[in-house]
Amino acid sequence: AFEDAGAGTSLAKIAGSFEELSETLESSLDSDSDYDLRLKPFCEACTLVSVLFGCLGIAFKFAEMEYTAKVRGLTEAAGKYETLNRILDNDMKNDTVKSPGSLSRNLRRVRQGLDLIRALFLNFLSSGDRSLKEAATTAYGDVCAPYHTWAVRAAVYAGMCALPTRQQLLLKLNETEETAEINMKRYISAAGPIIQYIDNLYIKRKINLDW
Ligand code: 1PZ
Repeated sequence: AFEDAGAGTSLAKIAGSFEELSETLESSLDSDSDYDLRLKPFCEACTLVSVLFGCLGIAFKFAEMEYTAKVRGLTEAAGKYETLNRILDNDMKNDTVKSPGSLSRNLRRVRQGLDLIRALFLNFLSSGDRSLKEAATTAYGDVCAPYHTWAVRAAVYAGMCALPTRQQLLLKLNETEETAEINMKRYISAAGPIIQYIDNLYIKRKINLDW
């Protein structure tokens, strides 16, 4: 039925998955300000995000491999580290929080990916950036570019030209303007507290976030 449009789509599943995560955060806030987010459900939500890459075309194959490799690293560690806090604890102990390939560094990168999508959705729904290319270019410039090397930045900006149009993206996602707005807003609201929570894991350990 028309009313169901956008209900069982990838975007709806991603939104639902992050809503579940942020609900566990919220329900804990009154009782326990130092909530221990579990790694496994977090990784499951992050894995769902990967389907978006399928809509972006071959130019973002590298971004997909980068993102999925880092999520996979975290997923494989979930047997050993029950929660996100344990990952930070371990890398603090070994002085490897910022070391290339460390779990704390991968978590920081995955968090930047989640924030990039959030910024992209915000731009996509704002009246200003109507095209996907504009929305993605602005989001990338704000969220990820400051932390990427110039070579990566150049490759990403070049790849933006190969992004699908707004209409093509909606079609691939099986969404209409209306259902995409609903589902993107759901993700925007739910991912915000998760991103903030991850930042706090570093901040409370006196690790700056300029990397
Ligand atoms: C519809 C969505 C359109 C959004 C398009 C934006 C695409 C951005 C592409 C980002 C490319 C990242 C390339 C590789 C970067 C690496 O240098 C870093 C640093 O890794 P490290 O040195 O720590 O090992 N890797 C990352 O930052 C991890 C990957 C982040 C990319 C996340 C994108 C997720 C969002 C895509 C939406 C489908």
